[in-house]
Amino acid sequence: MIEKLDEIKSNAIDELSSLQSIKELEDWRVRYLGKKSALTQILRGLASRPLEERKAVGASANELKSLLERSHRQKKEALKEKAYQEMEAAAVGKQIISPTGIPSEEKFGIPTVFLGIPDVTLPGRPIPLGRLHPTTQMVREICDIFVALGFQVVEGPEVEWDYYNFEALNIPPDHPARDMWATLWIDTKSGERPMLLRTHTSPMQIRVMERTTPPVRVVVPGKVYRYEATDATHESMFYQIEGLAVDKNITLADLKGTLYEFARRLFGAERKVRFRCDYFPFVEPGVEMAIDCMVCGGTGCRLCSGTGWIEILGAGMVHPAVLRRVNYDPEIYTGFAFGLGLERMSMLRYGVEDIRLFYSNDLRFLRQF
Ligand code: YSA
Repeated sequence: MIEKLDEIKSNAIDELSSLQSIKELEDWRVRYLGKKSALTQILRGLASRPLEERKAVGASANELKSLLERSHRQKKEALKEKAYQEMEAAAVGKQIISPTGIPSEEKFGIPTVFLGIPDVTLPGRPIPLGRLHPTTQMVREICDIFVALGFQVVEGPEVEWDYYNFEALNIPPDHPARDMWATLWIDTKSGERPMLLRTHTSPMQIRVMERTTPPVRVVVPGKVYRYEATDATHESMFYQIEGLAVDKNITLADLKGTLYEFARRLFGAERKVRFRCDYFPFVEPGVEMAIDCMVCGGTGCRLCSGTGWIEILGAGMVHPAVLRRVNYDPEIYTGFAFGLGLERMSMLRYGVEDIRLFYSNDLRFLRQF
């Protein structure tokens, strides 16, 4: 069975490289990933196999399926880009008169070319098509993954009260942990409540819990702002996606399982994931999750500051003080939360070496997505 999988893999990859059109690619998809494909038949037949064989073949077959799905996605993007570039090239230098040089249209008995009217018999000029920004594409892809895992998508304000951004998250005024988030403050009159541009999407944890009785399972995508110098991995405006799950009997194992599954779906089964302890005042315990660098393969480069790892998110078990703040009884309910940096996901996925490229509006960069 393993040999059969190897054969499917080698045929599929060979054929994929020679495909020239979206139509051919769709035929390829049906042939290798469709309901009647050999791979799908193998996966379906697993249930009736002995346990040992099921384990070995199941793992390889699922890995092959992810590989083919990813290769299909990449090829589709490459073919779309090729078609787009061909369309653009065709638009450049389009002649006003017909290629023979003979004007083929007349108006009032006079050839239109002498009236300065374009030859209407020529094919129309292609209109350049727009596309979604890579960040929007990534927001949608990540939200889709979490929706499939049972989470709801909600959004919240970018201009936020100090209360939600810090205080309700167990970070009172003058707490040293505030230094972790270099904050852009909004001018308010004396005596008014302090207001800021949210430094993370975590304030939405409080807003959601305030208006919901458990169980809670939400993800919150959105822009966040920090007063910090930019470099290859830091922007002063970037996107985060917050995740929050609160219910009875939620443990750290649920947090790890959910985030492993997320990383597997986004980056593929072969990516390595690392959890280490970290500190955030609104969780206990707190962790950070990193992924091995896709640009250097873990050997160390500029993108990963020579470490081979890129930190992509902070997470942890929701602190009992945070639960009490929203009137959840921490003796009954527990939860996990996480906050991930979205651009860093795109950088890893596409091997982008500098985060600033995302928002410098250079079409040569944006057209690649
Ligand atoms: C932690 C625990 C939770 O239970 C829930 C959420 C969190 C995350 C926390 N709110 C937070 O903001 N942590 S963080 O400051 O480390 O940022 C989270 C992620 O945002 C980082 O892992 C990184 O991927 C990204 N990030 C941080 N600063 C950035 C940045 N991305 C681009 N530019 C920056 N300046």
